[in-house]
Amino acid sequence: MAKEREIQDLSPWEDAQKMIAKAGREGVNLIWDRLKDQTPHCTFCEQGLTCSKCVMGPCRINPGGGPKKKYGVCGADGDLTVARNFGRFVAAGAAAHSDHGRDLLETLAAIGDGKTTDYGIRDEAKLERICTELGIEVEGLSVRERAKALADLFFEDYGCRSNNVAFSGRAPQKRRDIWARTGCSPRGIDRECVEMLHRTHMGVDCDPVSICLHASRTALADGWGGSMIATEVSDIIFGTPKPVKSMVNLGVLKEDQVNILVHGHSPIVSEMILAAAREPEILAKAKEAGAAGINIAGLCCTGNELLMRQGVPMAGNHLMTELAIVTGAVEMVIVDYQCIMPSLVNVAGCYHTKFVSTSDKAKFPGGIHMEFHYNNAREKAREAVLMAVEAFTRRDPAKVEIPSKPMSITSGFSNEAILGALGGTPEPLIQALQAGKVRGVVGIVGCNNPKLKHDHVHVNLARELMKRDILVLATGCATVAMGKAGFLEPEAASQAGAGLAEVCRALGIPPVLHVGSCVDNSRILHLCAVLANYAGLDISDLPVAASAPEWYSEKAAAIGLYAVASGVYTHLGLPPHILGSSMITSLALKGLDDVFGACFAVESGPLQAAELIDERIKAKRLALGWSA
Ligand code: CUV
Ligand code: SF4
Repeated sequence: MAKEREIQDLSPWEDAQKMIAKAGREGVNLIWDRLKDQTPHCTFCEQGLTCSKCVMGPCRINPGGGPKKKYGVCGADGDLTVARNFGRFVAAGAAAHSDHGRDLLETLAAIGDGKTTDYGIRDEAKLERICTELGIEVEGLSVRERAKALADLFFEDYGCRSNNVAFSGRAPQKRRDIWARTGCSPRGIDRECVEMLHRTHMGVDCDPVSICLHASRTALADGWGGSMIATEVSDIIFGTPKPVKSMVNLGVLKEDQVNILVHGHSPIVSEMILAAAREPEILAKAKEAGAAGINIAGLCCTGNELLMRQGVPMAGNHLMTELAIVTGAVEMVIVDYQCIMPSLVNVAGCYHTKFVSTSDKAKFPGGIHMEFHYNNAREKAREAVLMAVEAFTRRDPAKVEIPSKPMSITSGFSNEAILGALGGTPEPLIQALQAGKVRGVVGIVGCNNPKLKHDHVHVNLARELMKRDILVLATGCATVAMGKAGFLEPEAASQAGAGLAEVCRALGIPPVLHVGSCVDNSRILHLCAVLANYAGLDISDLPVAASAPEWYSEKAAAIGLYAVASGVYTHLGLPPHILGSSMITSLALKGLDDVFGACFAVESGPLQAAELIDERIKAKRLALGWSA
C-alpha cells in the first residue's frame, strides 16, 4: 500500500492522507489501489475505438493501422465508432439525471393525488411561481391541485408529445433559434435518450456529426429538462435554499454520536433520514445506547442537497467516500443512487458500518436493502436510523480515528437567494460585470477522478480565477474541495482580486458560491438565461464559462455538453474517450464554436486552464465593448 510520499501525491488534505494511511495499515483496498491494478488501460477503449454494440464484433478500430483494422465487421470506421460510443455515454448521463428528476416528479404527483402524507409542499410560493411561468392557471386551485397540474405538465416533458421541454422557454430566443436551426431543440426527455440508443444501433445513423448533434439535443433535454425539473421540484417539496452555515471534511463526524452518512443524489430518502434522526423518541434510543446524539452528514450530491437546504455538514466528495468509512466512526452509510462505488460494501464490511440501499433501481449485493417509497419513507427512515443506533453499540473504539477539525462554510445560494441579495434584479450583477469589478462568472462543477490528484485542479483553478476577479459558482463534488480550501466563507474575499473582493464584501458573500448538487447545474443555466434575457443577449455573449476539472462520470459529460450547447465555453480536466477520432475531437475543441458559439477545452493543469478561461472571458467582454 501507499507510502507517505505517495499518499501526499494522492490528496492534499489531512483527512484523506490520514485515512489512506489507516486503510493501508488495516488492509482496506481503496480506489487508488484498483486504479493501479487497471493501469495501463486498454488504448483502444481509451480512444473510444472499441465497439461491442453487436455480436458480429466486438471490434477494435485502428484508423491508422492499414486496411486490416480500419473498419469494424459492419464497416464502421473510427469516427463513427467514437461518435456512437460518445452518444451513448452522454445519453446514459442524461438518463441518470432525468430519472432522478422523475422520482421527484412522482413524489410531487403523489402529493397532488393525496397518496402520501410523508411528503408535502414546503415552498408553496415557488409552486405557484413555476405554475404561472409555465402557463398553468392557478386561480381557484388548491395547493394539492396545483401540484397535480404541474406534475402532469412535467410528465408530458418526459414523453414524446411536446415540441420542446417546458423550461427551454427560459432560454433566450436567439439560443432557441440556434437549437431549432441545428435540429437540437430538446423534445421529450425520454425520447432523446431512446432516440440516441436507436440511432447508435448498428446500421442507423452513420454520420458522426449527426450523432454528435443528437448528443447535444439529448444533453439539452437533461439540462433544461430532467435536471431542471429535479432542481425546481426539489425546491418545491423540500424548500428553496437560503444562505446557511455549515461544516465540511471528515472532522464533521462525531466521536460520541451515532454517525449516519447519506450518499447518492436524491433528497427524497436523505431528507427523511434527517427528519427521523431529529425525532425525540429516536434520540432517546440513541441516548440509551450511550450516544450523545445522532449526527447526519453528507457525501456527494445528496449531501449537497441537504447542505443547501438544511445546513447538514458535508463529510466528503467522491474520493472521500471510502475514506469516510475507514474512520471506523460511521454506523451507517445509507444510499439512493449514482456515484456509489460498489466497493463501499466491502469497505463497510471491514468495520461495524451498515451499508443500506433504498432504491428499487440500485441494489448492492452484500448490503442491506430497505426499499423506500413515498408512502413508507418516514417509517423506513425510522427503522434505518434505529439500525444505526444499534450498530453504535458495536463500534470498536480502537478502530476509531476522526482525522481533522472541520472547516466552516456558507452554502444555500439558490438563484432566488442570489437575486434576493442583489435586491431582486440582475441589474447590480450586470453593472458589476460591465464595470469589470466582476470580470466573469465560472461554474466549477463535477467529480473527482483518481487519475488526478484529489481536488488539486478544483482548488487551484478556483484560486486563480478569483484572483482575476472571476466569480466562481460551485456544485457537486467540487463544492467539498472549495469548502476545504476555505473558499466558501466571506473571509475568502481577501484572496480575490480587488474588484471581486469589493463586491463580495458589499454583499457579505464568499467569492465562491455553493449553488447545489449536480442536477443544480440547471440553476447556473437558469441564471445565465436570466442575465442574458435581462441584457438582451444570448448566453454565448456573456463572459461566463464552465469547468469540470476532475470529472469522471457519464453525467458530467452530459452536463458539459448541455453547457456548450447552451453557449457556455466548457473546460474539462480530462478528455472523454474521443481522441481516436480527429474529426470528433476537433468538433469538440473547435467546430462546436461555429454551431453553438461555445466549445470544449481540455487541460489538466489548473493555471493553464485558468489562462484559457480568462482568455475566453476577455474576448467576450471586448466583444460587448467592455474593458478586458
Ligand atoms: Ni452528482 S457525478 S462524483 S456525486 S460530482 Fe460527485 Fe455529484 Fe460527480 Fe457524482
Ligand atoms: Fe463491430 Fe459494427 Fe458490430 Fe460494432 S456494430 S461490434 S463495429 S460489427
